[in-house]
Amino acid sequence: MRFWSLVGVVTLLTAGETLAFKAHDFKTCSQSGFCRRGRALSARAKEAKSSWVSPYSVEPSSVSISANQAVFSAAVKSSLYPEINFGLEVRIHDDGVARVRMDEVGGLRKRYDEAASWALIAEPTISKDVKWTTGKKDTRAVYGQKKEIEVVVQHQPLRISLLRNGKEQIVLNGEGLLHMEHFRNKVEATTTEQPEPVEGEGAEGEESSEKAEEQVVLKAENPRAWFEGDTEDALFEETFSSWTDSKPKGPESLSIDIDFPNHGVVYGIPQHATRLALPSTTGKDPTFDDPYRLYNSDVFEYLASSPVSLYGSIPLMHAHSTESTVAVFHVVGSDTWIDVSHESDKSTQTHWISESGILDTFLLPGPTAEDVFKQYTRLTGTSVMPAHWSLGYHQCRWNYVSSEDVRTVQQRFDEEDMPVDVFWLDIEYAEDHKYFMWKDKNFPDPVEMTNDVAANVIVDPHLKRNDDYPAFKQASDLGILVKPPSGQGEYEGWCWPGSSSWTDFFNPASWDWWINIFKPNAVEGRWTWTKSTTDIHIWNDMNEPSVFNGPEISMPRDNIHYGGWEHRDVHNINGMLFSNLTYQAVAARTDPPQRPFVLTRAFYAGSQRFGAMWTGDNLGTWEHMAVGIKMVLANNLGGFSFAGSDVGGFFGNPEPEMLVRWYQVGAFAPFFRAHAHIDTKRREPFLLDEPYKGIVKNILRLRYTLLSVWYTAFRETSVTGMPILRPQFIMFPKDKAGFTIDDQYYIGSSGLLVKPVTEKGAIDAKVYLAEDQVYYDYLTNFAYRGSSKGKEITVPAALHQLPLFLRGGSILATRERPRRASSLMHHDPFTLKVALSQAGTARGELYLDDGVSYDHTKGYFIWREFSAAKSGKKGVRITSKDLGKTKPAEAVDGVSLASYDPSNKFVQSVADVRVEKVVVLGLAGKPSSVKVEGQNEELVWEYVPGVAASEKKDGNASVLVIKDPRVLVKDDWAIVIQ
Ligand code: NBV
Repeated sequence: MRFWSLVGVVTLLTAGETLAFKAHDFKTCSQSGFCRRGRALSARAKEAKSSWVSPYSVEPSSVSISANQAVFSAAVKSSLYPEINFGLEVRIHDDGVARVRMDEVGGLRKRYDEAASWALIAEPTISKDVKWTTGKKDTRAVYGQKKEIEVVVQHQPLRISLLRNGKEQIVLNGEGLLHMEHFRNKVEATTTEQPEPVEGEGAEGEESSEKAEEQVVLKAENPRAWFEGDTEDALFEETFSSWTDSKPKGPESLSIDIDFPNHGVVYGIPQHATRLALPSTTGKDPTFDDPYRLYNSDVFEYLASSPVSLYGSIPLMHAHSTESTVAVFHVVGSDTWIDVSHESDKSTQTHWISESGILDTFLLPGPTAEDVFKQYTRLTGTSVMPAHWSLGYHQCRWNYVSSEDVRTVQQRFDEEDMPVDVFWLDIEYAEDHKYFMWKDKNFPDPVEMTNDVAANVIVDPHLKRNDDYPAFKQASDLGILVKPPSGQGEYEGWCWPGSSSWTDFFNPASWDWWINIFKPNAVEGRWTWTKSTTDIHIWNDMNEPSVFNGPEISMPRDNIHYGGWEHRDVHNINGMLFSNLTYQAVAARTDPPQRPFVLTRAFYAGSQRFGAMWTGDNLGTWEHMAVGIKMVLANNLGGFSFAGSDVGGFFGNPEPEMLVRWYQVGAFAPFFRAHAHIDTKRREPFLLDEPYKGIVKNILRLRYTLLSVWYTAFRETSVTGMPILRPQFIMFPKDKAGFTIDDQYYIGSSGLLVKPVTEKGAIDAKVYLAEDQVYYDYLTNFAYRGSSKGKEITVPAALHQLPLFLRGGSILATRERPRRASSLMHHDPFTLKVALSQAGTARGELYLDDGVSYDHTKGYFIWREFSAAKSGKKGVRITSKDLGKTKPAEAVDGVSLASYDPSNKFVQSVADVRVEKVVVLGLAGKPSSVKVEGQNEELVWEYVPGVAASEKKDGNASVLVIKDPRVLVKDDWAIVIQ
């Protein structure tokens, strides 16, 4: 079926046609004027070698330090344009982060400077502990507990570096690629007068090659051409394919090199389908020809290994070495290209080229990954506690076509005893793709249906241009639609409903309007979504935004948003505003609010505050399955942990083996959803034959047994910002061998290590253990001993198996009773899995709250710590302690509680929840007694001898199972094993 075909952009296929990424829909760097200019600048710098000197310098006489010492400011000049003024500011925050801002001052126009206002949760507090000193050559700040950090602003040429203990960590403009193209009039640009060469900038280059000599002559005679090139390349207009960008503001790009002199690996800048440790795009042995690009795009059939931009952008890059982790957060909302070059395994050079915006770069000094995440999420916020049900399994398809269809699918899950929490309705629920308007014929009873079945729906950002569609009519009347380049009227583009317009969520007048639409109760004089319930949660798709007949399947860059800003200035931020407002709308439906769930495809730095994301339209191939894991890991490093990929692959019909493996991948991602394209065959898990069906059922059940583990991991990320999925380098920062491993990872602080299998026909898998510790196979209790030198083990991984391990030293709280949905588990008892370390100890946490309201922010929750310690000669004592009482200020969601009531409302509601089983792995021998401390009665237990945690060998671990110790989750207690 050819479902939708419009100007050849989004074409679904007739049988037999091949699917392929349409490279011609998207620009390469060489097809983008400002990227071309940026890369050419870098090429000239390389050619000129040591004779290349940045024309930007600080005017020493202008340097001023604020009275409180935290802020440095100065005038900056480019020797090429002495008449243009730039202002530089460096401020040091109280957590050691240095913020570097530079803007053109008194220019012809204003550069976009609001990106940070959307990304940041608050204006960071500045440090009281800094001392700036100005010398002839530079101005430097010294700070940190041991005065170990230094920020040095070198005056001429401008170069900014951050050092720790005298060692450079991050350097801006060290290669002289800083270039803030100033605003100019077209006329001026075509009749440029070349300034006199700046004195003292002669030909000191050591190179004697002819090219270098030519460069020297050029530099002396025509420094502008030497620096900027001698052609005016796409400054005032640019054409790509059939689209012309009018560029009314002319050139305003920003180029800056950011180097990590002592860090050989870089990670982050999601979203790209690439390895986690970012391969080079330039310099020595580049893997990719083009730079990594950040430009939110709806890329049809994206490649499984490529630097092309995808649906979201987080301009955060981590740099890592055995000594430290640092990061830069480069807050720009416009199209950005990033070259990465690893000239040696000890240092990394990067070059960031953005189309517009001011320089606003945060230098995050680390020095550990934990510190970096704390610093980053202090700026942009942490993931909030999700609704508990949203961690369950989501069943989706484009489309469940009717109320009856959804009900039947739900029933089939129930009949097969397969757990599922929610069903998603894709765009076909909406009449003519007018979101909120049900297709009455197919969904005659939306309210009843959503009461019977937990059905959630998609709401896309395009509004069908039809006056009988209230959402469009009202937005049009309110004047809150994005405007065309003229700034007059409404921009009109094509999307699912045909002719469409887009709400400008940068316009504050749109906020209340959008929030009110979602209210199921009629609001006087307003159209609201009365055919809905407060249980419907929302999926925001196409919010890059995707525009079928627009350049690069998006909005023209010269479209106009609120405040007169062009779309080019805000493109990457646009999608976040849509999910932000939807999140607020869903929360505002009830009083008090309930936790919303909003799934978004487009995202930016800060999107973690508004819900979950998924990796878009992946393919049902093994390569996509594998790269999806890396993409979800990269998102976790970008501060956005609540992430997952379409299980099964969106396009294609995965064979049963692949589908089973995909469920194993999905069950170990924070967001777990199966989804499929409209042209695919139905593939709900109950349709599988045995043994596949049984295996998938077990995977679904395994996910549900671990829901509290995921929930507890969310508590931690909501407070510390530490990602939920942790790759090797975070867990073992000094182990070089782990730096490039991106196919296995740990889940929160739980001690679970997983290596999903993504190869056809696999019967075993290799897993890397970085430490001299015992790792227990989660399903068989087989103990593997790692090595402090790093060790690769081979483990069984046939289809029904899964390389999943519990690290020695962990205690996991699981709920083992099979249920059909998470909502039925709130009173289920817990099993504690105590995985003893080689030293005979273990610890773990459990966090619980009502999972739906915001009562947890008032202190209504349970937060326990379980510990196992040696007791007597060969005994072990397992204890449960109230962490809420000891650390109320760190409890949850970043809310600092002054105190905590151990018998709070939530605790009372689950007062009967007990521990029904304790499993201890790796005991040294058969106990003689197992008792609850303070009680005389012997507990019921069974012991199977096996390898002890302290033994340096592999084999079946010893297992002690304590049945029903009759202790409650809410209480402090101790179980003593003698
Ligand atoms: O709404 C239809 C699909 C959706 O199922 C998918 O998850 C999105 O990523 N949507 C894209 C639009 C069309 C894709 C070809």
